Amino acid sequence: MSDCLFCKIVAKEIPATVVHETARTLAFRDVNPQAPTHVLVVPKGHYADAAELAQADDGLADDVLKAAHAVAVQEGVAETGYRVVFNTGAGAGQTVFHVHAHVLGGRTMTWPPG
Ligand code: DGP
Repeated sequence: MSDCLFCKIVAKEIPATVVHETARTLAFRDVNPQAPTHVLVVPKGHYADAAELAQADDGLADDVLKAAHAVAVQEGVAETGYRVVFNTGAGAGQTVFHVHAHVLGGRTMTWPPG
Protein backbone atom coordinates (compact mmCIF):
# COMPACT_ATOMS: atom_id res chain seq x y z
CA MET A 1 0.00 0.00 0.00
CA SER A 2 1.63 3.19 -1.19
CA ASP A 3 0.45 5.38 1.72
CA CYS A 4 1.17 2.91 4.53
CA LEU A 5 3.92 3.95 6.94
CA PHE A 6 4.96 0.41 7.87
CA CYS A 7 4.92 -0.73 4.21
CA LYS A 8 7.39 2.09 3.61
CA ILE A 9 9.57 0.89 6.49
CA VAL A 10 9.44 -2.66 5.07
CA ALA A 11 10.44 -1.25 1.67
CA LYS A 12 13.30 0.70 3.36
CA GLU A 13 11.81 3.94 2.06
CA ILE A 14 11.62 5.24 5.65
CA PRO A 15 14.47 4.45 8.07
CA ALA A 16 13.94 2.31 11.14
CA THR A 17 16.17 0.48 13.58
CA VAL A 18 15.66 -3.10 12.44
CA VAL A 19 16.44 -5.73 15.07
CA HIS A 20 15.13 -8.93 13.44
CA GLU A 21 14.09 -10.02 9.97
CA THR A 22 12.74 -13.17 8.36
CA ALA A 23 11.46 -13.85 4.87
CA ARG A 24 7.96 -12.70 5.87
CA THR A 25 8.43 -10.49 8.94
CA LEU A 26 10.35 -7.40 10.01
CA ALA A 27 10.97 -6.18 13.58
CA PHE A 28 12.10 -2.65 14.39
CA ARG A 29 12.27 -0.40 17.43
CA ASP A 30 9.22 1.72 18.24
CA VAL A 31 9.92 5.42 17.70
CA ASN A 32 8.10 6.22 20.98
CA PRO A 33 9.16 3.43 23.36
CA GLN A 34 6.93 2.61 26.32
CA ALA A 35 9.43 0.22 27.94
CA PRO A 36 13.19 -0.39 27.81
CA THR A 37 12.47 -2.96 25.10
CA HIS A 38 9.73 -1.85 22.70
CA VAL A 39 9.90 -3.49 19.31
CA LEU A 40 7.24 -3.71 16.61
CA VAL A 41 6.93 -6.93 14.60
CA VAL A 42 5.11 -6.67 11.28
CA PRO A 43 4.35 -9.02 8.43
CA LYS A 44 6.01 -7.69 5.28
CA GLY A 45 2.69 -8.00 3.46
CA HIS A 46 -0.03 -5.51 4.22
CA TYR A 47 -2.83 -6.54 6.59
CA ALA A 48 -4.68 -3.75 8.37
CA ASP A 49 -5.02 -5.38 11.77
CA ALA A 50 -4.84 -8.60 13.74
CA ALA A 51 -8.28 -9.66 12.55
CA GLU A 52 -7.13 -9.52 8.91
CA LEU A 53 -3.89 -11.27 9.80
CA ALA A 54 -5.78 -14.07 11.55
CA GLN A 55 -7.73 -14.68 8.36
CA ALA A 56 -4.63 -14.83 6.16
CA ASP A 57 -4.73 -18.62 6.68
CA ASP A 58 -1.18 -19.23 5.53
CA GLY A 59 0.72 -19.45 8.81
CA LEU A 60 1.63 -15.79 8.73
CA ALA A 61 0.16 -15.03 12.18
CA ASP A 62 2.29 -17.89 13.50
CA ASP A 63 5.36 -16.36 11.85
CA VAL A 64 4.66 -13.00 13.52
CA LEU A 65 4.28 -14.64 16.96
CA LYS A 66 7.45 -16.67 16.47
CA ALA A 67 9.31 -13.52 15.44
CA ALA A 68 7.97 -11.72 18.54
CA HIS A 69 9.36 -14.47 20.75
CA ALA A 70 12.68 -14.45 18.89
CA VAL A 71 12.91 -10.70 19.51
CA ALA A 72 12.20 -11.21 23.22
CA VAL A 73 14.98 -13.80 23.45
CA GLN A 74 17.37 -11.59 21.48
CA GLU A 75 16.55 -8.58 23.66
CA GLY A 76 17.09 -10.60 26.85
CA VAL A 77 13.55 -10.18 28.20
CA ALA A 78 12.15 -13.64 27.53
CA GLU A 79 13.06 -15.04 30.94
CA THR A 80 11.91 -12.10 33.03
CA GLY A 81 8.66 -11.77 31.11
CA TYR A 82 7.44 -9.66 28.27
CA ARG A 83 4.18 -8.51 26.78
CA VAL A 84 2.92 -8.92 23.20
CA VAL A 85 0.15 -6.49 22.28
CA PHE A 86 -1.92 -6.13 19.12
CA ASN A 87 -3.96 -2.96 19.41
CA THR A 88 -6.82 -3.81 17.07
CA GLY A 89 -9.02 -0.95 15.95
CA ALA A 90 -8.96 2.75 16.74
CA GLY A 91 -11.00 2.18 19.88
CA ALA A 92 -8.22 -0.02 21.24
CA GLY A 93 -5.57 2.59 20.45
CA GLN A 94 -4.42 1.38 17.03
CA THR A 95 -2.97 4.32 15.10
CA VAL A 96 -1.04 2.59 12.29
CA PHE A 97 -3.23 0.33 10.20
CA HIS A 98 -0.60 -2.20 9.18
CA VAL A 99 -0.83 -4.96 11.76
CA HIS A 100 2.00 -4.95 14.29
CA ALA A 101 2.80 -6.80 17.47
CA HIS A 102 4.25 -4.60 20.18
CA VAL A 103 6.93 -6.55 22.09
CA LEU A 104 7.40 -4.83 25.45
CA GLY A 105 9.80 -5.79 28.19
CA GLY A 106 12.55 -4.73 30.55
CA ARG A 107 10.28 -3.33 33.24
CA THR A 108 7.51 -4.55 35.51
CA MET A 109 4.18 -4.60 33.69
CA THR A 110 0.91 -3.67 35.34
CA TRP A 111 -2.59 -4.90 34.72
CA PRO A 112 -5.09 -3.71 33.57
CA PRO A 113 -3.36 -1.82 30.76
CA GLY A 114 -4.35 1.81 30.22
P1 DGP B 1 -0.46 1.48 17.58
O1 DGP B 1 -0.92 2.63 18.42
O2 DGP B 1 -0.74 0.14 18.24
O3 DGP B 1 -0.99 1.54 16.17
O4 DGP B 1 1.10 1.59 17.52
C1 DGP B 1 1.78 2.32 16.55
C2 DGP B 1 3.19 2.47 17.03
O5 DGP B 1 3.98 2.85 15.93
C3 DGP B 1 3.38 3.53 18.10
O6 DGP B 1 3.81 2.90 19.31
C4 DGP B 1 4.45 4.44 17.56
C5 DGP B 1 5.01 3.68 16.40
N1 DGP B 1 5.43 4.50 15.28
C6 DGP B 1 4.68 5.46 14.67
N2 DGP B 1 5.38 5.99 13.65
C7 DGP B 1 6.58 5.34 13.62
C8 DGP B 1 7.72 5.45 12.78
O7 DGP B 1 7.80 6.24 11.84
N3 DGP B 1 8.79 4.63 13.07
C9 DGP B 1 8.73 3.73 14.10
N4 DGP B 1 9.82 2.98 14.30
N5 DGP B 1 7.66 3.60 14.90
C10 DGP B 1 6.60 4.40 14.65
